[in-house]
Amino acid sequence: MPDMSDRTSLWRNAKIATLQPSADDPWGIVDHACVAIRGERIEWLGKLDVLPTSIRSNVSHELDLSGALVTPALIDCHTHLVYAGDRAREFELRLNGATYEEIARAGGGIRSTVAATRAASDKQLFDLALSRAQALMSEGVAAIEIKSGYGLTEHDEARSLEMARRIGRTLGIDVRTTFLGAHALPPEFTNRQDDYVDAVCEWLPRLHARGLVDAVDAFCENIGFTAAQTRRVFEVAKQLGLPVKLHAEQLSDQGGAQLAGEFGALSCDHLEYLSDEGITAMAKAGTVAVMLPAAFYFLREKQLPPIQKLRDAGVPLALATDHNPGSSPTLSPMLVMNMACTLFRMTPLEAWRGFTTNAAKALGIAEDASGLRIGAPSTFAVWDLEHPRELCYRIGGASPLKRLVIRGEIKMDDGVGA
Ligand code: DI6
Ligand code: FE
Repeated sequence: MPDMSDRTSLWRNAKIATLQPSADDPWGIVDHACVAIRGERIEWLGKLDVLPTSIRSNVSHELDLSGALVTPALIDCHTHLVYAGDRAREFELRLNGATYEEIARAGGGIRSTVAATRAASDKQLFDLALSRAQALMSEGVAAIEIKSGYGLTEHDEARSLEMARRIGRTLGIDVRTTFLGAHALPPEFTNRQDDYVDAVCEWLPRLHARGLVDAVDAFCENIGFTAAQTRRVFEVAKQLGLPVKLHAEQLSDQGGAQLAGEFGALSCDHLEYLSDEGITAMAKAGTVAVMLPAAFYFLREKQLPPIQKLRDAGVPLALATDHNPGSSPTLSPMLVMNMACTLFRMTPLEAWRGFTTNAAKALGIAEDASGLRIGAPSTFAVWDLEHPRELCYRIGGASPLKRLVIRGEIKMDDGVGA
């Protein structure tokens, strides 16, 4: 018996969009193309008529894609997928006049989700997070960052991070975990914010020792933690050699981006109130700006993030769902792409780069994790679309995904888990 894992499978009749500019097309589109997969790698891709015979002769099976569009798979680089309950009641309260900050200060908001999360059984919590991850996959997502931050005890934070890891193993997708202990002040620490930060700083090395933490984040905000408190958490991360990210300048300018830049942060996320000094610090540190237009939309923010200034400074723009129950309950990258274009005036190509290469950068994972090129992992999405810009143009709705392939394995087939 020949070793089949060493044979090539050939996906023919594809329209490939590499998202890498070619001489005549910024999207890098190649018609009448094929992708040759061998093991977990892309062995070759390009026009079928120039497929090298050495590869052709090793093909063990072929698939006809009937002209379907092949793109890199998406990466959702900012989510809070592990939580129980919802905040529809709070949504209604806001529509009757309360503000997000007022609800948070009255003990609702993040703290109500913390209570529901702590009360949920392992099975309930896991099943909820699993179905959310599957919803993201049905729109082409192959890698997800998952933050803790709704447990806020050492035990409950560990539980959330363990579930995030389990989701990755169960679905065969790449999950990057982020410890967000400094998300909100839990009720048992009322009026003892610095004591809580001490506790977070004690948990982090133990959680890391258990292999649960890939990065560290904080909510640096007037309803969250100060820059000085965030710095304390970042110092511990630095000692452990863990990269940091930051929820920065979402509702006010706290100088979070400067702090994050000082620590060489992978990303600063939200950034509606980002200052010129913050932009300079991010550019200098090579920090990615993660745009979260669904949270901007859902909270009816008025102040736009300084997109043009970020572009001018050469700061890479990533894009993510920020899925969470309080400020961004969407599970649709497609909708988020549309919002990025419509609300933030990002171009469709920027939206795609935001969900692929720049999202990889924001997670500190190899850029080829989201690349369609020879030698890259055979991870990609197949769409019932003529052109990738259509994904940005449609305002969400039925997913046009036909297949999701992760390291050579078909994970979604016609929108259904394979
Ligand atoms: N910023 C956000 O938008 C979310 N967390 C954060 O730090 C909101 C989380 C929530 O309201 O539950
Ligand atoms: Fe967030």
